[in-house]
Amino acid sequence: MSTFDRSSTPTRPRTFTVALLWQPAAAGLASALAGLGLAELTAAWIAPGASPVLSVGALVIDIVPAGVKDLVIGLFGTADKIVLIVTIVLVLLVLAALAGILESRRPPFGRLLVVLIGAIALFAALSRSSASTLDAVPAVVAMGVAAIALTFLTTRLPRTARGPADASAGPDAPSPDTPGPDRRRFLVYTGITAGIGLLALIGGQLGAAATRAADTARALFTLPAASVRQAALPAGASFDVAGITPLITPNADFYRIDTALSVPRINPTTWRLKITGMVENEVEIDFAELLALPLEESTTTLACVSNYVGGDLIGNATWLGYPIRKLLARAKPTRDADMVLSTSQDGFTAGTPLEALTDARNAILAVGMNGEPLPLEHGYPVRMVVPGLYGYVSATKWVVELKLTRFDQEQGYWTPRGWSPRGPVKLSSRIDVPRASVPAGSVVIAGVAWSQRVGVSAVAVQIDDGPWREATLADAISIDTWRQWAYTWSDATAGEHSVKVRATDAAGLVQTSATADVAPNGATGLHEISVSVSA
Ligand SMILES: Nc1nc2c(c(=O)[nH]1)N[C@H]1C(S)=C(S)[C@@H](COP(=O)(O)O)O[C@H]1N2
Ligand SMILES: [Mo]
Repeated sequence: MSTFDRSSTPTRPRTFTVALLWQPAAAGLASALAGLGLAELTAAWIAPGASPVLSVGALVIDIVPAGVKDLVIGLFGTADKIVLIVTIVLVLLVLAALAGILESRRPPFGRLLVVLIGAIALFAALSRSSASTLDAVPAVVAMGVAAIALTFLTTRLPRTARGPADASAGPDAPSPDTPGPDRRRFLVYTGITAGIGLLALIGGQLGAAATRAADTARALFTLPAASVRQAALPAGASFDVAGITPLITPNADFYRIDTALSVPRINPTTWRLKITGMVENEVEIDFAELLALPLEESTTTLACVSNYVGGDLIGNATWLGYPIRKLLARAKPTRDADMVLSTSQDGFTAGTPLEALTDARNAILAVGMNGEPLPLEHGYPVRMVVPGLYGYVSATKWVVELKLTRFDQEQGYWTPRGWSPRGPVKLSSRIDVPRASVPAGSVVIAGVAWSQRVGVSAVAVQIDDGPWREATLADAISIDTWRQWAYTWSDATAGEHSVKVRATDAAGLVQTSATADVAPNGATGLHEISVSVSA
């Protein structure tokens, strides 16, 4: 008589039979599938790059000794990555089955095993160099879903398939494979859990494929040449001062502000921009059509309304794009329109005065930033850049629609949230050096100042309570970009000193010392730093 010969077993077998094990194992597998599926789905949509399987794979690649790596590559060649992924999934499935069995016999050890596996995935996701906090989400989802599903399923195991701890299974208990209401219910729940996991996995793969397609399209895309080039930056526009803010902000250092939980990934082959609302002709343009138009380069400073005095939510880039006024001219706005409500693919909106998009300034639909396609997080494939207006009322990234409307009819995203409907950038200036303590003697103080649409005409600095002294201005690129300034403090004495800066614009307006908060329409006040001068 074998242990598996159920018909001749008079009482409940003491040893584990396969029949006794497969149901808890199935509960473990289904739970793992649900956890993994929902985690991959989450990763695909909100944290591409934090796929638990792929990040564990990357971790394995990082920690495996070179010899093993060479062996695997030698054995499997270019299929090494697939082999790795399949191995990870198989190991996961074995551990999942084990977790099911453990949980059915020694709760909560099954759940603990699930948490341990989740912790490894979490560590893997967060140990990538480019990891953000969002990348923790998929692993946490996996852990939570799998642990809950495992508890749910193992507590619904047919009595016969529970561990020996379950004393209620007496000698008269039916065999584990006996069809009964208990068993049927368990199988249905397990099937549903596994099914959810499979559907989520498929959804995640579709999402990941869409992301890959968009990334491939971006990688293959080369910026067309500009028809109108930005004039070479004047040689005198940059001071040779150590630590001064560079005149052009590199893309990697450019501040990023948006409401997007994850960066929209738009496939440029399907991108379209619609001009709608109060127009004589609705206009629609796709990416290829936009790129075929004569594109113009212009250097424009972009500032965030949330930039406090002295803050760094401001950058200066050379953008490549098409003038919005020319597209609006095709659409022919009606006489009563006074606002363009631009909409991002992810639903963000900005209300821009129509005038700012039709006058002579370089308000553009940008596709390039400092010679590269727009970085994903700066609005790829197309964003707006409008000189003189804070980003929240003008600089819509991932833009897909321009609707001609009126300020008394519609509001941009931030307006009902306590920010002004209109947001012209305020005159301001910032001290960038010195940053640390300096030796006594001659100290260079330098920074940037901006007054878009008007231009900066003077900058002065004040040391302690001394007189305001004129700084030297670098050449301006245009009225729409910031301007470097520098002042040589020739007799810095040991001790703590305060240094303030104040700009004057070309219309004679002197930067106010009255402080205003960033809300509702931009901070004012003077940037002041303290400098410790050593003897
Ligand atoms: N789609 C979208 N575009 C947006 C925003 C946003 O939240 N979503 N934020 C705006 C704000 S407040 C600013 S300051 C600028 C910042 O642009 P950057 O991230 O490229 O520096 O983008 C603007 N465009
Ligand atoms: Mo902003």
